[in-house]
Amino acid sequence: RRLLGERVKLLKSRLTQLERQRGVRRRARERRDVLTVSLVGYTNAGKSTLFNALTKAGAYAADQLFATLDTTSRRLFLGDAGNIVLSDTVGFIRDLPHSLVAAFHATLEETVAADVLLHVVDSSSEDREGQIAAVNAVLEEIGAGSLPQIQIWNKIDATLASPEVQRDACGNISRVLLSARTGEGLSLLRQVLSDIALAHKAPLAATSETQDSV
Ligand SMILES: Nc1nc2c(ncn2[C@@H]2O[C@H](COP(=O)(O)OP(=O)(O)OP(=O)(O)O)[C@@H](O)[C@H]2O)c(=O)[nH]1
Ligand SMILES: [Mg+2]
Repeated sequence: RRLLGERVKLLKSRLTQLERQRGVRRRARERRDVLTVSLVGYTNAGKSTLFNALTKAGAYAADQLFATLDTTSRRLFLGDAGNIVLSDTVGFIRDLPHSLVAAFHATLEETVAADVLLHVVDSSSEDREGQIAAVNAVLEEIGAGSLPQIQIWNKIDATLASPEVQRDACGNISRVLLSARTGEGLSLLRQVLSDIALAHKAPLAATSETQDSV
């Protein structure tokens, strides 16, 4: 029993250490004022495929539930807009077993720190609306419900829709229709991300100029 206690203590301190390292990394990123974007969405929506298509990285994508078990981040270069940090995350699902909720939430903590969420949707799924609602419910739970969110309607190759950027009544970008598999619409998303990154930089640039002149 004493040994078990030791082991628990060790694990706890390791966890604290990991939390601290994460915090340090996060703050380092924030200092550099790089736009951070997280891919979130129902399991099997195509997040990893999109992540790979955008970053040319080799994140594991497969037609199975929970192909991705942890968060991976990559730098994505967007020309004049510079670099942003893109993260792939574990898939969301409805009615997660209770024993898994804590681990799941811990993995998703990074997403809460993102500037923008790309909510990847399998637009060809019969349960599309149900999955969107389930993902948004989880986002609420982890405190990411009010982050700026753009829906990525993926898999348009399977629905015969055309690549498109859709805006809401206020003119804000609400949806991008694309196919991570065929690549159609990817350039639209890149453009959207560039615009957001430039807008994100603009006020910061203004601040540093003011400081320089003082
Ligand atoms: N037809 C079609 N299939 C796609 C597209 N994007 C992804 N897929 C397929 O959808 C399946 C799931 O893709 P993943 O990228 O692993 O999905 P994910 O959202 O990362 O899944 P989890 O990691 O389990 O949450 C794979 O079989 C992909 O090949 C697309 O644009 N069109
Ligand atoms: Mg994945």
